[in-house]
Amino acid sequence: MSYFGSIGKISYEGKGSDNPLAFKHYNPQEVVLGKTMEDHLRFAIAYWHTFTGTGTDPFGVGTAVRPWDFANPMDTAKARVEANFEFLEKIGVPYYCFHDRDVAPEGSTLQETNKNLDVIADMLEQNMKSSGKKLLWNTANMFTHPRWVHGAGTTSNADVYAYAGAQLKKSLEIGKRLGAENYVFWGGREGYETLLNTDMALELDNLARLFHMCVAYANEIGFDAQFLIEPKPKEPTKHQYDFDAATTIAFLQKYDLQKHFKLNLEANHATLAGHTFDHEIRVAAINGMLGSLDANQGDLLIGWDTDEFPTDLYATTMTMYEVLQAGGIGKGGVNFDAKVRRASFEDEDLFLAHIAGMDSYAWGLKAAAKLIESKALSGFVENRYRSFREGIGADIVAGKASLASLEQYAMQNNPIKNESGRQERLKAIVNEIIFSV
Ligand code: XLS
Ligand code: CA
Ligand code: CA
Repeated sequence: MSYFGSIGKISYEGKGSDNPLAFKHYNPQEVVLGKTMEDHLRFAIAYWHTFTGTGTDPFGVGTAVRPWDFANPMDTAKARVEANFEFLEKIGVPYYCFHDRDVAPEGSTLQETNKNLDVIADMLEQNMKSSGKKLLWNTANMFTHPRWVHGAGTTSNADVYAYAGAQLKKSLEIGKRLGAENYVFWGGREGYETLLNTDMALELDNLARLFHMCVAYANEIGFDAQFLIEPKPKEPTKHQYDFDAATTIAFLQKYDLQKHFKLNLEANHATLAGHTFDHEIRVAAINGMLGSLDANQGDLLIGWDTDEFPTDLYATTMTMYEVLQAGGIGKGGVNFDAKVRRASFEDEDLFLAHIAGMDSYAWGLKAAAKLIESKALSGFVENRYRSFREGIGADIVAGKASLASLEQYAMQNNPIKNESGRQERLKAIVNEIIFSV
């Protein structure tokens, strides 16, 4: 059965093409800085937005009626698997990502739910074998069902905590079975609304305990995926515990989990936290914690998690500049955690949106590579900090300075001379390079 019968394989036609169903910049086999675009970007499709999402918003029901929607939830789940692999093939994306509850519906008991999941996992496994498509990451949805009203790993109810453990155990087993290269933990409802009813210390300790159990179980079953925590500052709770990269790293360090986890960073979560995506990537990278990316963009005028497809070339350039400087995305990838707008409800929009996102990232990659080759920024930065390579600066960096030695130096170093940071010039250089791609 074909779900996208009218659409063929999307190919690269280059800059001059006006075919909406073709790539203008994403040319998978094109080599950039010694590696193909495909290997740099490791694109993934987010199952929940592309195959489970319907376009609901807080004010209205779904607008998209998909050809894989049937009356029986298991029939829909099976049809979605077929639609997923057809889509991956046609759009030319090597990976996908899913939550357990995106792919298979909840039953009336945990046993029944696990059975549904097993049926779908069988299908996913077969389709992966025949298509060569891979699982970038899977995760557990522990936020949609009403049982998670007070959280999962940070709930006030031990019975719910136990359920979370059981669900995670199954989810890790599914990840192992499908060869997931990463496993993501996003703190869905791990946060709080008011301190008046919250034991923050216990909640955080319990969350860390659950992560330790996951590490232990993955070891036990030989599941060697890279574990990732995905920060987000708010939504659904007012205060999400994994606020941003820095907060999450501090949490991991406090509970001695830092060697078992890296971060899955999302662009829209970065801006919700009052940061840029490149800031979050830099924080992760300098701490050895850069794991994977959820590619999307928010709308600064709206201010919530809109999960739009990334089209801002400045942002994709700065994102890829950080990724390249960090030495690449490693076992992670660029997952389109993005949904078509409610008004873009036709099936073709799914293709058009991914093409826009993939071309924007390809552009960003090419511009970032040019920035690196030109050394326009790195040369400036190197020069800006040159005072730390000689004299008193070299002593500071070598750990040889004391307050007394700094005083002795400062007393006879008068006046001090500073130099311009040249921000406007640097931004103009970035613009020139983005325009020249
Ligand atoms: C929600 C998150 C979520 C994670 C996976 O805002 O982005 O979709 O990526 O649970
Ligand atoms: Ca995400
Ligand atoms: Ca999001």
